[in-house]
Amino acid sequence: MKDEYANILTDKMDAESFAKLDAIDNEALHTFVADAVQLGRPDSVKVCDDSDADVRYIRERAIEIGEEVPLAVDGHTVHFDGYNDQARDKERTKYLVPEGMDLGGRLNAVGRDEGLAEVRDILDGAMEGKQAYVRFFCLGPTDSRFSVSCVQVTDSCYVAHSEDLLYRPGYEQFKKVEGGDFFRFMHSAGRLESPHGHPVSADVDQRRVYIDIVDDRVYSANTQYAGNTVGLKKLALRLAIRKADREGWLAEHMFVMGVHGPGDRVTYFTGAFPSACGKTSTAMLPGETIVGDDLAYLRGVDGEARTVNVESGIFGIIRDVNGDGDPVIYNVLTTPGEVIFSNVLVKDGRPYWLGMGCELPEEGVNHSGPWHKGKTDEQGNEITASHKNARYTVRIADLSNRDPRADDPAGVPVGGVIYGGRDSDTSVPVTESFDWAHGIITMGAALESETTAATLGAEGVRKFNLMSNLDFLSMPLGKYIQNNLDFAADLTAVPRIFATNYFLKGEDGKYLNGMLDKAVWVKWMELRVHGDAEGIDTPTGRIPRYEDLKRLFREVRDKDYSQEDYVAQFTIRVPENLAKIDRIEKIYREVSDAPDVLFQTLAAQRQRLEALRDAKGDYVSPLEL
Ligand code: SPV
Ligand code: MN
Repeated sequence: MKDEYANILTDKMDAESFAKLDAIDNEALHTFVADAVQLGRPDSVKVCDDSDADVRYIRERAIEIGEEVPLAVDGHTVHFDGYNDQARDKERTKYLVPEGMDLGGRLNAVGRDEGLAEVRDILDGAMEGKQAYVRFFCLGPTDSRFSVSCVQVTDSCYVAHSEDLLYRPGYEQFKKVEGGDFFRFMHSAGRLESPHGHPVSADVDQRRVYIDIVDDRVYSANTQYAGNTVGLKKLALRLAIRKADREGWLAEHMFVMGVHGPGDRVTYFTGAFPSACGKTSTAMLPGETIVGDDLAYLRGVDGEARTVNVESGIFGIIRDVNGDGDPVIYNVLTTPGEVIFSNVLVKDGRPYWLGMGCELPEEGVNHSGPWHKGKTDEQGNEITASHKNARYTVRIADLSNRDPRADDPAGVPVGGVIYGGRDSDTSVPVTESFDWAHGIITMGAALESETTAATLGAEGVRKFNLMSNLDFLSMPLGKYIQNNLDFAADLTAVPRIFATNYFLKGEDGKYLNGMLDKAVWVKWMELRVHGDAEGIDTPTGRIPRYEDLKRLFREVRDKDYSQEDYVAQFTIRVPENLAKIDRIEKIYREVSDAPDVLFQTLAAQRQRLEALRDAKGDYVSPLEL
């Protein structure tokens, strides 16, 4: 290591930590770590490798400093984020854009020099009085064409511990990195206060997540919520989208799952759903196998689309996880093993959450401190027992439904891609696109969803969210769509594309489907990938035939599926679909680099819908198609 870095670091590290860093012969790494240490000024720095001893150190230290509290079940802990630090902060998440670079508007950006100065000023001395941790992880399996090495410097043991559950160890892998080809994250929870006995970021009004796309570096300050702080999750996704653009692959906000078809057939699907729209519960469907629930990299390899789970764990929404709907997760959450609960209610060492399927205690401790039923906050809003965005963090290796190929360095082949949103009145429960471009444009690029508690702001508002990736897009929208369109060009087996909607409501405002009906939709999609079921052409794509669903409902759910239900669910709603096209076109008219084919494809869909309306009216039963 160069003397200038060694001088800074030996001051803060013991010989063992220094030796671990020095053993990675990479000047770009040493530069980053020395700079982060000089900026944050922690009292000491611990460098961790992949050893069990270091992983244990972090786990125990999180408890020692109070960031996590042990629960009654062995290996379970709870972490509380501050009352106003419960979700991703979109507003104060910004790209640092160098002069002359155009990200195509729409994205939240600040000039690079100005933004760097601002966030570095906030981080100046932010680690004082604390220990900082240097961790190495790998995005995607190690020793794979998909691998992306990462280094995280953080002063939060909760963040470092979460990363142990969520990512593959990357210290040894890092030794193979050439030059600056890795992602860097510096995080500080900032000044801490403990109004309720556990330390939380005191200055959340000074919260920042600033993404430096020039240096593949992200700074996060004055926050603890994992979506803002765990570098490898949504912060890395933003860097990965640009890396994928440079290198000709795709970085997506998608689950990866194996759907089990007839015989021993397993067909892999990726699925993009905005937060809290049934994404994890789809990946966790009983009888199927999970590769990952949130992030996927896709590459064309020898004419085949292949994908990996970027992560190795789940940071999942705990609300409504119960023994009936999510038996596998529920089992992990209630038996000994490593689990971090966040922002749940705790009473007598037991975690409780909304929708867990039992009576909740009337009092306990939650993210607001001591809690009792009916407690209100300063604005007079009722504080629920657990936060609606309360989470659990677990390893996929601990799940009984882990797919055997979950860590395959070659990835798994992609048979189908699913786009799903929360849509109460427009789309039928499942549709297959006519082809790749039709799916990318009318399903992926036109994805909308009604908002949920996973990000700050009002709930229930319909929001445009292309590929469910809008929050993380770090490049012009049009180019990103074009990259998705181009992805299929070199493939000999092009994955099929589907749209799902689990949230369609009838005229009475009630959901038309049960939450487990998605188990049937995935089986139908699996059959379609292999040409084993027919589809009915509609203006918006192909939908299932009643006979096929009736058989599948019997097989998968042991339920009688009535023709009446089928008609209610699969009636083509022409006015709503036309209104959606109007909304989407309006958005893209303001996207300067939107590809022409996007407008052509939407226009063709409008024509098909109008022709159907002229022939059969506004609401057309699938039996009439
Ligand atoms: C999401 O909100 O999409 C998540 C959780 O997966 S977060 O880490 O907050 O992004
Ligand atoms: Mn997500």
